[in-house]
Amino acid sequence: MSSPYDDLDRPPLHVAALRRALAPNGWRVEVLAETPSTNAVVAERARAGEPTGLVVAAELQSAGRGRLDRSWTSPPRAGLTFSVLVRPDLPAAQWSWLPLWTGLAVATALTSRAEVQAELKWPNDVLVGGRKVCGILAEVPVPGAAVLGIGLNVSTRADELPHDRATSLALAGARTLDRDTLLRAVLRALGDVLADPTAARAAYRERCATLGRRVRVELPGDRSVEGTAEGVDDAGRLVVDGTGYGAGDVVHLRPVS
Ligand code: BT5
Repeated sequence: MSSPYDDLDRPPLHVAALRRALAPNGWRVEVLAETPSTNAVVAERARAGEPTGLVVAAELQSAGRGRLDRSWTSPPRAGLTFSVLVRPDLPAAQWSWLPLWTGLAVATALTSRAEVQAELKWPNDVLVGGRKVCGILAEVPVPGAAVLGIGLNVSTRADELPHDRATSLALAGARTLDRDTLLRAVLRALGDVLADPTAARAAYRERCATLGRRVRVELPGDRSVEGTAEGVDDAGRLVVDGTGYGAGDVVHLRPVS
C-alpha cells in the first residue's frame, strides 16, 4: 500500500525518456509496474532468443531473488531493481567476471552521480560506509546469454531495510536520489565496462575494497576460511593466501589491534 510519503518522494521511472536517452548506448529499456523477479523475466526472454541489450526494471518486485535462494526486498519505487541481458563475446573462463564488472559499473556511477564513496566487496556487493547499498545476481539462463540483476537502495529508510548491515543512498547522504539519473548512469557505465574487458579487470582490481584485507570466506557447505585477500585471478576468483575461491560470501574482518 502506498502512503503520501511514498507518492511525494518516490516518483515512477520515466520510461519514454529513459528509452530515448539510452537507445544510443544500445540499451532497450522496459519498465514493469510489478513482477516477481526481473531476473526471471529477462531469463525467459533470453531463452526466447532476445538479443543483447534488453533492460527490464520493475517498480516493485514481489519475489526478488538474491544468491543461494536468498531474497532481495525493496518497497515500491524506493530503489532500482532491474536486469540486463548481455550476450558478451568472452572466453568461457571470463564469464565469472560479469557480476564483478556489474558491481564496478554501479560503483563508478554512484561515485560520479551520487557522490558517495562506493566500495566493492567481492564478489557481488557494493557498499557505502561499509554497508550494502547494492546487490548483484548474475545468471546464465541459456548458453551465450547472461542476466545481470541489480538491486540498488535509493530512498529506502532504515526501517525498510532488512538489517543494519544494509544502507541506501538517502541514508548515505547522496547528492541525488533521482532514479532515472542513476539508472542512466549505471547503464552507461556498464556499457563502457563491458566494451573493454582488459581495462575492466584492472579497474576492478584497483577498486575492490576486499583486496589487501583480512577476510573470512564462507564457502558453500558450511565451510569457511580466513586469511588475506591477495588478488582476483584471471577467472575472477578471489585469491586468499594463495588459493582461489570462485564462490562464497566474504566478510571483511577488522584488523587485529
Ligand atoms: C544479492 O544476493 O545481493 C543479489 C541481489 C540481486 C537483486 C536484484 S533486483 C533485480 C534482480 N531481480 C532479482 O530477482 N534479483 C536481482 P546476496 O548476496 O545473496 O544477498 C542477499 C541478502 O541481502 C539477503 O539475504 C538479505 O540479507 C540482504 N538483502 C535483502 N534485501 C536487501 C536490500 N534491499 N538491501 C541490502 N541487503 C538486502
